[in-house]
Amino acid sequence: MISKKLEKVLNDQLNFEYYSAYIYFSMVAHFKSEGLMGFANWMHVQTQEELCHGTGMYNYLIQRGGKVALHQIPAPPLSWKSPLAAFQNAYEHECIVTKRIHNIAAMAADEKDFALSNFIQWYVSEQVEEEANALEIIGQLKMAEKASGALFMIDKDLAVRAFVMPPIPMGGLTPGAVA
Ligand code: OFO
Repeated sequence: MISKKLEKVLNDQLNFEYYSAYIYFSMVAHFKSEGLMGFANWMHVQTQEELCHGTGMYNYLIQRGGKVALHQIPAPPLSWKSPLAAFQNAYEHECIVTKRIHNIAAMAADEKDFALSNFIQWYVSEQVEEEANALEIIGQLKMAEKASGALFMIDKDLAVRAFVMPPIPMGGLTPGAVA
């Protein structure tokens, strides 16, 4: 059985993961409106991943005898002044997620909840990738500012990203299938 303190912090985080999905889904709409379909695709995959991150925690809480509490999700921004601004927003957001996940890992260690320590480790590793992915694209977008046509090439690259179900037990729930 999970402690009340850890139940609360996991609930807060699963809601934050859905908030992440909301931000990225708003970016999908923004990029589609701008005709940047590759960027929209990349953000759609990101949205699906976040839904899985949240639902992995949701399922885990139930497995540990906790109660899932869904909160109201704040409205995300509607538009960004450039693709670079959107990816900078994504990177800053992921840095916040990393801090939150590290806090959960520290709390699990404090309580000697070895099961949660083990579970949250996947998220710790995932955050390294999440930050690196955004940073890599920020680097490309900064270079693209000086080269005409480069944005089009990046858009083509981002169009090939495909969703892969993360290896988190989802308890039969498949939010990753959201189209
Ligand atoms: Fe973007 O990361 Fe979830 O956890």
